[in-house]
This record gives sequence, C-alpha cells and structure tokens, in this order.
Amino acid sequence: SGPVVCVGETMAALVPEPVGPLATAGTLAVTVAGAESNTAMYLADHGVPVRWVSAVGADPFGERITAEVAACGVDVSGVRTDPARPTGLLLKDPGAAGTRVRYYRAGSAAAALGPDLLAAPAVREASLLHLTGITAALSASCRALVEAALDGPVPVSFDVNHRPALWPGGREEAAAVLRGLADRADLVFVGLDEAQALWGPAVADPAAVRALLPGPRRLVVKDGPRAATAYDGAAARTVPAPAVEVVEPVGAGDAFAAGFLAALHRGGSTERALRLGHLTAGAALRVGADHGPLPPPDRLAALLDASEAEWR
Ligand code: KDG
Repeated sequence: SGPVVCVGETMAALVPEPVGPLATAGTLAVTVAGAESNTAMYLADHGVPVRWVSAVGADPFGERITAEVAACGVDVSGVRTDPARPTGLLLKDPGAAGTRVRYYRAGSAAAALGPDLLAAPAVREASLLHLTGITAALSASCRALVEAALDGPVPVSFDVNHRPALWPGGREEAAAVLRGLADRADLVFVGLDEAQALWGPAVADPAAVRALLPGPRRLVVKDGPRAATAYDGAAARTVPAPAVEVVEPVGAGDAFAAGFLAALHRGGSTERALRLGHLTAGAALRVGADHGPLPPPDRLAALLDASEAEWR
C-alpha cells in the first residue's frame, strides 16, 4: 500500500535561543514549523513510509524547510515551488503561560493550494491522507482542498488543530467549520481543551466529544499532560500520559498523531497506539523546536511492552 501523505503549510519558525520571551531575545534559531510536516517527520522517525505535499516560495526559507523535512526521511517529491508567493513565517514567543505564536503567512505559497492537488500522483497513491484544521483556515481554496479530500476515496486522518488567530470569523465560524470537517473524517485527533474552547464548556469529557463527533470510526481525545482516550467505534480506551519535563509545547499534538498512526500502521492495538502517541509527544515537549529526537528504540520498545502498572 502507498505512503501516508501529509498535506499542509510549513513555515520557517524563529525561536528565541535560549527559550524565552521574544521581547528580550538576543538570538533566534531558525527552525521548521508546520503541523502536517511535523507529523510527517515523526512518522518517518518511526519508519513509516510518508510523504509531505505542500507548496513553498522560491526563496531560501522554502529551500531550507524542504531540505530539513527531507533530511528526516520524508518524501518531498510532491512539494511545489511557487515563484509568485513567499514561504510563510512564524515567530514563537515562549512565556510563563505557554508559547504565543505570531504568523506572517497571509498570501503564502501554501495558502494558494487547492483541490487540484488531490489529482497529483503524489497524493493519489496515499494509503492515508493526514490533514488538519489549520489548512481549512488558510484560504477558500485550502478549505476546498480539505472538503474535496473528505469526499475522495482515500481515508482521511484529521487533527482539529484550532488556531484562533487564523479564523477572521472568530470562534463561531471555526466551531461550525471544524466540527463539520472532523465529523466526516475516518480518524480524528482533538484536544479536550480545544474541544471545549470550540464547542462550549458542556464538552467536558471525552464522551461528550464523542457524542458531538459520531462520524469518525476512530476518535482520539487528548487531555494535555493527564491522559488520552481513543474511541474505536463505541469502545473507549484511556491511557495516562507519562510525566515529561516540558521545555516548549508546540508540536506535541502533531507528534502524538504520528505516534498513534505509526502504531496502527504496524497493526498495533489502540492501547499501543495511545502509548506511542504519548511517547512521541514527549519528544516534542523536551525541545524548543517542534521536532525533537525520539527516545532510543530499545527504550521505546520497553515502554510499549510495559505492564499497565509499570506504565503508570
Ligand atoms: O502544531 C504545531 C503548529 O501549530 C506549528 O508547527 C505551526 O503549523 C503551524 C501553525 O499553523 O500553527
């Protein structure tokens, strides 16, 4: 079967080094950020055949991003270069209350992507398409791309990824659009806090998210540092999150999705998929960039095989 194909925008991300507030930063590290390429990189780290399909500008950041994603073992042959539009940029502003993100991405190369992309052989060969709600917010053509993917023949994995700054219509628009899209996917990832922010305080537990999104066969509800619950049909399984010393949280959700998908790709159980999701998220939490190194393979294997008592 074909590769997992991740479609979405990737930007150059400037991160204060050492990690701290932008206002007092002396040095900015140039890193790569993009939810879908993050997931692709972690999938490649897990040995899953994966392709990232997108567009970048004909500029140094576009070149650099594509090279860095490729260096992780991701197939970038389907990445287009748009001579007329730039690569997007983001600034990370880490603070005590978490990281604020500032975008410089309006009119970017990736924002001009559209449903025609789905006809490209690089996408048609996919065994699974991985998309996120970020793409739905980038432009009308990007929204149409997500809609068309959900109507198409390839199963879709969808991470809700609500980014409030990207929705000019505000929370109400995001809530309606993202619920409609997520409910049509085959597999959905969403944070419990994100679900509450979007769909209201009554969405207080994973079961409430399931009730709101009955469509996807598999639904994963992540409850931050506490636990994650996966539904396969009506069957629910919850796995607590291991403790991690967090350096900077951005990218953890993308990593979680990759771990979960990688375990399923290998035919693993829901329990193993949740564990590998947590362990992969830990790799993102321990670094300032979105993509950090996985624990060594023998350590990962031991944790996946640990008894429930040892895992906790
Ligand atoms: O999930 C992490 C992403 O939010 C980050 O990499 C930047 O893709 C990004 C976005 O649009 O916010």
